[in-house]
Amino acid sequence: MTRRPNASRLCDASLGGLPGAIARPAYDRAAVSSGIVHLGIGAFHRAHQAVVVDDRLAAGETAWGIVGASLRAGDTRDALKPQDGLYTLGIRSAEPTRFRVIGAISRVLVAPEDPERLLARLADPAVRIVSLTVTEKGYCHDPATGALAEDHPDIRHDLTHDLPRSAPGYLVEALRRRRRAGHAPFTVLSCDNLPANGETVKRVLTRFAGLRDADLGRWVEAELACPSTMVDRIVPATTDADRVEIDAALGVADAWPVVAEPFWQWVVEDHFPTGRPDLAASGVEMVGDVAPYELMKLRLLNGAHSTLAYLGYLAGYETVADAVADQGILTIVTRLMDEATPTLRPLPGFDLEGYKRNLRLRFANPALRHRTWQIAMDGSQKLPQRLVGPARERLALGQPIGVMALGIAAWMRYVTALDEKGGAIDLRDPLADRLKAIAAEAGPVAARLAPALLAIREIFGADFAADPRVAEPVTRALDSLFQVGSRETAARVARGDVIL
Ligand code: CS2
Repeated sequence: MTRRPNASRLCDASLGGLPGAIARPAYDRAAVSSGIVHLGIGAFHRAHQAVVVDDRLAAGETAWGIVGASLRAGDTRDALKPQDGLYTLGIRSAEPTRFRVIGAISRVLVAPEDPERLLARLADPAVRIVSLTVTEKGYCHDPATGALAEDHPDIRHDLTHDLPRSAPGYLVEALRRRRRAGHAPFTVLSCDNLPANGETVKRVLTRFAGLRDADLGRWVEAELACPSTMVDRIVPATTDADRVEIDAALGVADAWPVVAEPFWQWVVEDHFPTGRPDLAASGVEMVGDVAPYELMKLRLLNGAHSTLAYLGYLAGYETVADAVADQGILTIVTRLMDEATPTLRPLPGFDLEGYKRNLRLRFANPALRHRTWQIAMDGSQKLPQRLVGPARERLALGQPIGVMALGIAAWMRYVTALDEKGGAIDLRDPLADRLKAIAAEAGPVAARLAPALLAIREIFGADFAADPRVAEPVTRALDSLFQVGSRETAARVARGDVIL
């Protein structure tokens, strides 16, 4: 297709005219073919995996271009299409922002508009990897057990219709087509913050395929590779102010840039029967077992993030950097990491204290503006692996939970959907209606609200709520949050005035 060069928009034709300081694809994009389909083409993927792939394309591995897919809205496609898939990554720190234009994504498909087009692409044998960032809830699993949520409305739909809606529905229908055509399956690469994300997606897909057809289920179980991964980079939602800054730096408009911190880490279990790009050459750690990395990341970074998000939002802090500037909250975060430590399995010789220190520095990055509200989203899907799992393991080791109880209580206070001044909180969660109903019924009374929320089995499992070593500190922390607010509670717990 020939298109008139658009002098005022980032696109292939305007690349050559960008200021010299802007890094850009130094390879022939027209010579790239698509070996990867990525489901969930949000900011995180574009600031993480796509950057690594961009490096591999530049190194001459031209069979691994990315076709992005959105399972919901068309906004990313609408923005990237006039830009030939190009967008800018702005790297933010205390130094001046650095900019790099990424060329790894050739096009974006919008699944609900044309499900067949995405299925045809997924079934194409040239596609050898399907990666995913569909968020925790996109796997349609029960977060407490990791099993397929068979009563999920999208799963029920996808089991009875040819054209799917859910990520498992698309993947299994495409695998069915590949099998029928005699093609090998693609490798499924989950890049979401789920425990054992490869095993989880494999379990979900095997079960879903088996419900469609027992033979297909057996084939998926035997043939499908789903390596686990640990992904890490803090990528706040892009704001209008980011766009203004990036347009000015580029001299042309980029409607869909992403911003991120300098740090990134990607640890991948090396199991790709049908091939992969040389990820290690671009700094990806290829390992036999991701679990030690994943536990540290989910329990130290994400566990602290969620605690900070709830305490910080309630205390009136808009961003993570603002929240960790509060000494009380920073102390809570430090103690939370220490509380999680006995549940980790770091590799011998690993500098765990250095890792924790670096996390606190990353949280304090003044240039990121990562909103506490953004991280607070979907808590019902995040709490099990971030706070409940490690809390349960501490109890099994005979160790009490203190700041983990405060983190859980801060989530409880947040899901009442009323802030400390009585204003409405825009609560985003698949269980939002249920959470609000429970909170309204219990009222702002810790002794009623804590047990009512602890009874949600999908989040806390069956046995957790009954343990007095959970119920007591959680109720005490929640009571303090209701009585004196988040800032003062954090300060009192940090000083030792409130013992949880
Ligand atoms: C955050 C993560 O929004 C959240 O829940 O905790 O997105 C976090 O920023 C990333 O996992 C960092 O790698």
